[in-house]
Amino acid sequence: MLIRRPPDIPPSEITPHSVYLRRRELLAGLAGLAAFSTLPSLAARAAPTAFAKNPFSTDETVTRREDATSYNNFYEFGTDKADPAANAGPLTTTPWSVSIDGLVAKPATLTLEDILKPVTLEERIYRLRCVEGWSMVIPWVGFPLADLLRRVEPLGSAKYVAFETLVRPAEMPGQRGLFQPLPWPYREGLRLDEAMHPLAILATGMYGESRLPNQNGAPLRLVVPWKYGFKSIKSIVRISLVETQPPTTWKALADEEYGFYSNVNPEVDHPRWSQATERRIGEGSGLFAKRRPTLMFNGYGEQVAQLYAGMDLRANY
Ligand SMILES: Nc1nc2c(c(=O)[nH]1)N[C@H]1C(S)=C(S)[C@@H](COP(=O)(O)O)O[C@H]1N2
Ligand SMILES: [Mo]
Repeated sequence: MLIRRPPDIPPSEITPHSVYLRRRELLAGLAGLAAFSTLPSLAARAAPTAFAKNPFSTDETVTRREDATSYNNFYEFGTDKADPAANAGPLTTTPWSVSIDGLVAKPATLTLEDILKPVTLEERIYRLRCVEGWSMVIPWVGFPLADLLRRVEPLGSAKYVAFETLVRPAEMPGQRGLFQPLPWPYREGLRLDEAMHPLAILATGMYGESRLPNQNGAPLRLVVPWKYGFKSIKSIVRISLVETQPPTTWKALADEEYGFYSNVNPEVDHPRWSQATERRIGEGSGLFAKRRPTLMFNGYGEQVAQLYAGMDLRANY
């Protein structure tokens, strides 16, 4: 997604998948040898929990955890797909608090513990479609965003929800130095009715664990499965209810390429590539890479199409 890339920056978005997979196979081989030494770190992760099957979950094959935690976009930690896994480990996620402000009756700064106290964590196995043309199937652990928003009592004048990610250059190498790929903080936004939709969740964990790896947006990130992945903002520290459409990072950088809505839509191409098909991470590589058709609203049309009734989805990309 990077649009202005100085020559010294690794071309992460155009790294052929085959290169990534070859690296991965190599790593898998090494992992076999190193299996014994990785046991302590596995044990350190939060214990897997059983979750009731949610009707919104897909039963498609889940992407390997190793892929979902090593092939990431999180530009605060660098623009290469491997950078977040390499650099996000030291991020301090406790204590953590989220300020909720703007057009609400009960503005509050809530610690993560405050946020989690009244909610029931559940598993949601969702497709994730990145605007770059790849996809995964990820078993998130989280709760409906609507639960948190209702708690602060949005006013009638609130029409949009704006989100911001942490700014902490000391722990986020992508926020330091001469070239910074994005203006910080990373910002995203939803229309209030989109934010209240039961498919929109705040995730705190994945793969049966109640905590997220830092590279996936710990300790709290948005997941909006019918929109391109960049809408699913990570490591959230601020949520504001506002009256007008809030500025969002990728739209601000390249308005003609990334719209506010960014609903997954195979019929509306990105100006520089087709959105008709996608590469499911883990399904073949290089010449043998399979592409599968991209589904309208990423396959969630039955649930969300009515949010956009009467809207021109080409104009509102
Ligand atoms: N703060 C922040 N959130 C972000 C991003 C980012 O660079 N910074 N990248 C986005 C993009 S482009 C995608 S595809 C998803 C990737 O989520 P994953 O790494 O957990 O698969 O995170 C999104 N959220
Ligand atoms: Mo993305």
